[in-house]
Amino acid sequence: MTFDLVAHDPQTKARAGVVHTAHGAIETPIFMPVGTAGTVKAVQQRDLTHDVQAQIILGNTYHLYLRPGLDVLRAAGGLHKFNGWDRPILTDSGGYQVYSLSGTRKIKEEGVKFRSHIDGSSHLFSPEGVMDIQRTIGADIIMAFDECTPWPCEYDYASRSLDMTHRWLKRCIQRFDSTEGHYGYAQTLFPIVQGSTFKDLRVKSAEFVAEQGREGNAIGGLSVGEPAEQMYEMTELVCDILPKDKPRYLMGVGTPANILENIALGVDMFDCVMPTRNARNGMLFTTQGIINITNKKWQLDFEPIDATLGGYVSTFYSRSYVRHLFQSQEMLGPQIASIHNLSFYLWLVKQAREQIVAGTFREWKEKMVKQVMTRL
Ligand code: PRF
Repeated sequence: MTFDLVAHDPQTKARAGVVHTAHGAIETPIFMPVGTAGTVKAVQQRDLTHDVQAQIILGNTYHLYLRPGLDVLRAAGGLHKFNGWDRPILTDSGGYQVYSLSGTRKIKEEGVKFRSHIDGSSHLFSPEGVMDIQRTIGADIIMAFDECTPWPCEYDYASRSLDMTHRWLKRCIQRFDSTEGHYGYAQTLFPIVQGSTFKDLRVKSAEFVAEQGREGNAIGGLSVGEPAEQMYEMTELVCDILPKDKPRYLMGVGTPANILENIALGVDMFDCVMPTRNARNGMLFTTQGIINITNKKWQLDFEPIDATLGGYVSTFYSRSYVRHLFQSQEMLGPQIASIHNLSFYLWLVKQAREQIVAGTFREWKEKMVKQVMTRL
């Protein structure tokens, strides 16, 4: 994997770049739709490609390991072959899902013992095991095994957890560097900065991660309930330490405003369930603001969802019709809403990139942060 920086915004720390992977290039800043179980919920691959214009999607080790399982993924020839997505894929390590999803879990030096949220069966995720699983899944970018501390978090817990995450990172690197991909193309391993909202821990973690000299780096443990201002403070601190010539990935972030603010601080990659999860509840993000499509206000609004985006779904269907689909609990409602919201997120980062290249990002960002978060 390589990363080319194309432009820097003169007034912020925003950058535009290109990440080259074995399955093609990604123009940054980028948003990665979340495809937890090998599917971006309710969206077909051809719509992801043509309408949404997604460049890379995310998968979850935790889910894919439990279902369909490694035997199926190996027999398929990896996740790309299995789900037919031939562009880049990134997999998260389970270092987050194991805490948020599995009922009972026990964190030890060896790894995390947990029970499946599907059938209650017992499993152990270790740094080495999670590298092997991600080799079998075959994503282009794979993530180190970490502990995402809850927020708020005692300093002592955050500090001890961070030291363990660093020891786990060393084990991940050792395993990753002594193995090869199964399917004939290169994979790359991103380490993850943790440290909760403690500045000294964040600095220590960013320095430790930077020293490993990997091809890209991630920031975890944020957007877990802390105020947005604290998230931005941590992101800025960490971005200033992580190498400038490597992509920076902020995990699980966020709202359209969060994304724009973090781009301004030097983040290049994002993922979040928000556009798809909120779509399924009838929340639509548009260039003019946020729509709750189940609201009576839209009953007789025959305008397209958002013609500015230019994508098929956002231009073709009216607000009135989509509202009707949600009121009638038709399956097409969540499908249209998911494709539309992802189109919006991809439009937003594409616009951000163009503004960075043009040197006009800062002013545009200030205007957009207000505009896109307005409740219509
Ligand atoms: N670690 C991992 N995945 C994540 C996170 C993390 O801290 C977050 C936190 N926002 C989202 N996804 N491995």
